[in-house]
Amino acid sequence: MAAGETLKIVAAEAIVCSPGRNFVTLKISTDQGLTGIGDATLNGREKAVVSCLEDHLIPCLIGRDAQQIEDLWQYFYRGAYWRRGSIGMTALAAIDVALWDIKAKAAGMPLYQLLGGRSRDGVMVYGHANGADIAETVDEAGRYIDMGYKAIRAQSGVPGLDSTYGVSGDKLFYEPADAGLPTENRWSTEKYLVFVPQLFDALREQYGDEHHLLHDAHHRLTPIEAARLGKSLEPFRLFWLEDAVTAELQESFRLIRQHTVTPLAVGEVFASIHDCQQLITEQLIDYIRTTIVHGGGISHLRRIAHLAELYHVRTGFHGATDLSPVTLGAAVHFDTWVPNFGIQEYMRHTPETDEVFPHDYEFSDGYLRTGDKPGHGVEIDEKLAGKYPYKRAYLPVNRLADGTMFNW
Ligand code: KDG
Ligand code: MG
Repeated sequence: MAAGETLKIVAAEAIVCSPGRNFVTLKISTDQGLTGIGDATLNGREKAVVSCLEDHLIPCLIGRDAQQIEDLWQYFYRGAYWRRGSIGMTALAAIDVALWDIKAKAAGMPLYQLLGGRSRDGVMVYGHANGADIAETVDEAGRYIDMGYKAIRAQSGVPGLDSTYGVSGDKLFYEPADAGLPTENRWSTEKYLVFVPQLFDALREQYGDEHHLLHDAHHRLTPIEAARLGKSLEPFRLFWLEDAVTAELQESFRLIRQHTVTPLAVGEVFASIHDCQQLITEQLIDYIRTTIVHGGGISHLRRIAHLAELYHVRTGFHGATDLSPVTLGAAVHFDTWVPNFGIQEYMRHTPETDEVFPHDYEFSDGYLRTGDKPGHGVEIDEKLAGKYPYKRAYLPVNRLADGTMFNW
C-alpha cells in the first residue's frame, strides 16, 4: 500500500473456542483485505473480555485507521475512564496485538523486524518439570534435560498436602483450570517451607550446575516467609523464585530483598506498568513476568521493558497454556528484539490447540525461534475452531487447614 494511505478497519470479531481449554481470539479485518489476530484469553473470565470487546470496544474500532496503533491504544486506555483492570487491559492487548500483526503484514516484515530487529539468535525458554514427590520431579526434570531445555521450573507435591500448585496428571500439557466450578485445595505454608529446599537439593545433587532451575511459590507466602525461603534456597542457585508474595503491596518486596540474594520474579497477574513501577525502580525484583496478553499488548509491554532496562530488571514473560499460541508467537518476536530479555516460559500447547492456531515459531535445543513470515506468524483456523465450543472452566481456589480462604 502507498505511504499516507489509510487502512480502514471494517470488521472485528471475538472468536471463542476450546480445543482442550478456552481461548478468546480477536480478529480485525481491513478494507484492503489484510487481517490480524490478537489473544484475549483471561483464564476463568473469558466471557467478560468477550463482552468488553463486543459490547464496548469493537463499536469504537470500526472505521478507524488500523495503522494508528499508538493513538488507538491511548484512545481505549485514556478513553475508558475506569482503566487498568485485567479485563480491560486484556481486551486492549488483543486489539493492540492484532494491529501490530496487521502493520507487520502491511510492511511485509516479521514483527521482530518492525520492533527494531534481532537482538539474539533464539529465545531461551524454561519448561515445567513436576511430580507427586521428589523422586518423580527429579525424573521429570531429566526428561526436560533430554528434550534439550537449558532451564527447568520444578514443582513437587508436598508431603501431607492432597494437592499442590503446579503438579499435574498430564506432565507435558498442564491445565490448571480443571473444573466447571472451582476445585478447593488445602494449603500449609509450614509444610511447604520445610520441603522445597529438599527438592532443590535433590535436583542439584542429581544434575549438577549446568541447568537453570526455577520455582514458583504462586503467591502463597508473607514477605518474611519469602525471605526465609529465598535464604534457604541460596545454596541451590536458583535462576528465580517466582511470585513469592502477592505483590499488591509493592514495598513488601523490600523486606525479602534485605534477606536474600535469590533472584526474584513477579508480575504474571499485573495489568499495567503501575503495578510494577516501584518494584522496578527500587530494584526489588530481577525479572518482570507481565506479558503481552494481560498487560495491554506490545505497545504497553514495550514501556515496561524499557523502564525495567534502566534498573537492571530483565523480562521473563508468563507463558502458561492459558495464554494462546497467538500470545506466545507475539512474545517470541518481542523476546527476539527486546534488549533486556531474560527468559521465556514455555508450557506446551496440546496438539489440538496447535492445530487450531497454526504458527511458525519452533522449539529446538532449549530455545524458541520465530519464523520469518510477515506479522507475528500465528493464524487461526476458524473452521476448526468452530468445532470446539466454549466450556466453562475455573482455576482452583485455596484454603488453609482450618478452612480460611487463601491465595491459590
Ligand atoms: O491461569 C493461571 C496460570 O496461568 C498460572 O497458574 C500459571 O503461575 C503460572 C505460571 O507461572 O505459569
Ligand atoms: Mg506463575
